[in-house]
Parts: sequence; C-alpha cells; structure tokens
Amino acid sequence: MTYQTDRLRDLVAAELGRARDRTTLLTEAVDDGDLTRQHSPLMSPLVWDLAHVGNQEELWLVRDVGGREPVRRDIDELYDAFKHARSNRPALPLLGPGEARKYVATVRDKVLDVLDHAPLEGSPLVDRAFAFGMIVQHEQQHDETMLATHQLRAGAPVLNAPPPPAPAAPVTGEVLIPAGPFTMGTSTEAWALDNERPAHQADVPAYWIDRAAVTNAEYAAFIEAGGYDDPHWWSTAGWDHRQAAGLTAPQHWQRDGDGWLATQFGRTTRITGEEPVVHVCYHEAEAYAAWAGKRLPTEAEWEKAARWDPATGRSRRFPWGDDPPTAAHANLGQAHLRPAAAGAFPAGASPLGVHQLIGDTWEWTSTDFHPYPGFTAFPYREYSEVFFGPDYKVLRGGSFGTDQAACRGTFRNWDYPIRRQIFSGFRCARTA
Ligand code: AVJ
Ligand code: FE
Repeated sequence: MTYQTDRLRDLVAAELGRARDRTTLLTEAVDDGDLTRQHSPLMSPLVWDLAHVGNQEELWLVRDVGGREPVRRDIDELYDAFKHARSNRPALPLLGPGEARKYVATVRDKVLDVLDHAPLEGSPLVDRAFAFGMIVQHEQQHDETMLATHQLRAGAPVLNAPPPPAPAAPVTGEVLIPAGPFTMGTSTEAWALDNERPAHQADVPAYWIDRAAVTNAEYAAFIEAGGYDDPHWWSTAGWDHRQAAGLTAPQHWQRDGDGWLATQFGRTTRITGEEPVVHVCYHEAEAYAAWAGKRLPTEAEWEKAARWDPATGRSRRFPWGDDPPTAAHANLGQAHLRPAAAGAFPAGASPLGVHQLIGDTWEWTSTDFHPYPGFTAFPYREYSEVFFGPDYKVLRGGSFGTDQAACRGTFRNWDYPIRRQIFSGFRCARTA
C-alpha cells in the first residue's frame, strides 16, 4: 500500500466522520416526535433522511464497492427516493429513530472495514475512491436538506451558531466581465459529480454582474414599490404562480409595522437589511431583477464571474484560487445559521472583485438544468441525467448550510422554479 493511498483512506474516513457528526447533530437536536413528523409536505420526515443516507451508503459502498452481503435488503424500496414522493413518506413503515440510528451505525462500521481492505489505487479503483467521495457529498447534501427541514419546523429553537462576521467594508455595485471564452466545468476536480463534467469552452458576451447578492433591504424596496402586485415584472409562469400561491414576500417573512420580521430556525427578529435575501423562488428573483432594470445571470455568466482569472485566462477551483475554503473565504457548513452581509468575506472575492459567490445562499441562474457537451452519466443515471430538461433551474455557489465537501466553483444544484424552502437567493446581471 502506498503512502498516497494511506492519505486517501485517512481523508475519506475523516470526511465520512465529519458528515456523520453533522447528521447526528441534526437528528439528535429534536425529540422522536419531531424526527418522525412531517414538518412540510415538501420535505421528508428527518428519520427518512437518516435511514436513506445509510441505505445509499449500504448500496454503493457495502454492496457495490465492498461486494459484501446486504445489511438489510428488505428496506431498499422504502428509501428509494424515486419510489415515494416526499409527501407520502410519513405513511411508509419507516424504521423508527432507534432502529434507523442502529442501521446507519451498522452500515458505517462495514464501510470503514471496506475502506481499510478494498484496494483504492489503479484505474478501476479510482472509481472506488470516487464512490466514497460521492457518499460523503450525498450525506452532506441530505444534511443541508435536513437543515431546511429544521427551518420549517415549528417550536422552540434547537440549533445554535454564532452570527456571521460583519463586513470590514460594505460591498456594492457591479463589475464588467469582458467578452470571451473561458473553461466551464471540470475534468480534473476529484470529487466533481457527473453533471459538472467535462471541462469545455463556453463563450460569453460582455456583461455586468453585481458584486454582491440582493439584500433584504433591496428586496423589501421591491415589495414596497408594489412589485408583487404588478404583472409587468413577472414572467407568465411566474405571475401565475405568484397568484396561485398568494406570494407577497419571501418565505418566513411577516409584516411588522412598516418593516419586516423573519423567522430563522425558531427565532423571529427584524430582518437585517444588509444580509442577502433568502427563501425566494426563481420567479421572485426574476421579477426583482426585471424591476431593478437587470436580469438573472446565466449559469455560464455565474461560473465565469466565479472562476475566470483575467491574468492567466484559466479557470480557478474557487473565486479566491485553488485552495479549499477556510472560515475566512466563505460562509459554509452551518458554521452560521444565516447568510452574511456583503463584505464579510473579502478574502473570498474573485479576481474581478465579485464577493461571496460561494456560501451564504444558493444563487438562482436563468439557465435550465442541461448536460454539458460530452456528458456521461456516472455512476448512475439517477444522480443527474433523469433531471435534465426545462423543468429545473440551476442554482450555484452553495449556502451557509452547504458543506465544503459538496461545494466548489463547478458545483451545480437544481430545483423547480417555484421552490423556496431551500436556502436560495440571487444576484443580478445585465448585458454590457
Ligand atoms: C442536488 C440537491 C438537487 O436533494 O435532490 C440527494 C441531491 N441526490 N440525494 C437532491 C441528492 C440524491 C439533490 N440535489
Ligand atoms: Fe439522496
């Protein structure tokens, strides 16, 4: 066994452990009633996410990579996300909290044994190491989903975190990104998922992009200006949805005299004007941008702003360079339970001075979720390929609830344009 392989095993074990610590925190913060209850028809009961994480890990690592006997073949169907809609999951004969905890622990013991004994080096074995990375990301993604479920849960607060850092200097205005091709996507990022691959040239005309995401104060001005009552700013589908769903403000906002209160993880406070708006759907983002005389960036525009280095012409892994995120670069990993004001992470800015592209809130782009040229589904069609098409919009950059293992300059998230229970915000752009 090589030194490098040892390092890889240690890294994978540490990342699996970090993901499990977070899952444990999110599922032990509440009682059994809150674990099994459905907090919103849009979300699974937390106990479903818990056992689903273990079941995916069993399928991919215990059975596929390890070639071991199933731990529990009888529950595969219950935890297959394609077999049961989230709204129907509470009615299933799910494992209870105690059983689910025991199950994920048994699976994890076997996985650590597989990790110790399975070969990771060599050509087909690169894929084996990737399967571990994929499982780490899968658990962290479900942890973010569980965090979104916590945000929908009624009752006293159970999660705590310090407030995000305050800006050294406020960041406003826009930056001109010159026309020209750049490298979009990746063929070299070790843990990049199939939809981020392969690297390819994308040509983008010159555009302006906001240095910061749209803030609560800016969004409140759109509301005060009657933005929700004027179909002029909305697309046809957006206006239909605004009417049908009765949208009047971001999710979790309520009127307080002539200001606004927002509830975050059980705590209700006045909105902080300088912080990025969160819990808006695509249609709301699009309407705001039109009202502001701008538009949403395309996915390529977002990625060029985040990765393109004008000095070298190459694309970076992150806006600040190729080094992984630290607490100084970005608001990630549930370190804080809200997005930070623009200017709070100057070390994370892009070469052209665009701030906080990574972390804080997912950012809606105007692009439908489509494969890149040369896409190959890997390791399963079900990860991304079955979602390609006009139904989903791409979101970029990660939120305060996204772990760095599942976040990079090339990472692509997607959701329906009506969804806003996720930690979604946006920034604006305009054609130069
Ligand atoms: C990439 C966040 C859209 O939650 O549906 C979790 C991630 N895929 N389990 C989702 C995922 C399978 C996915 N998103
Ligand atoms: Fe999943």
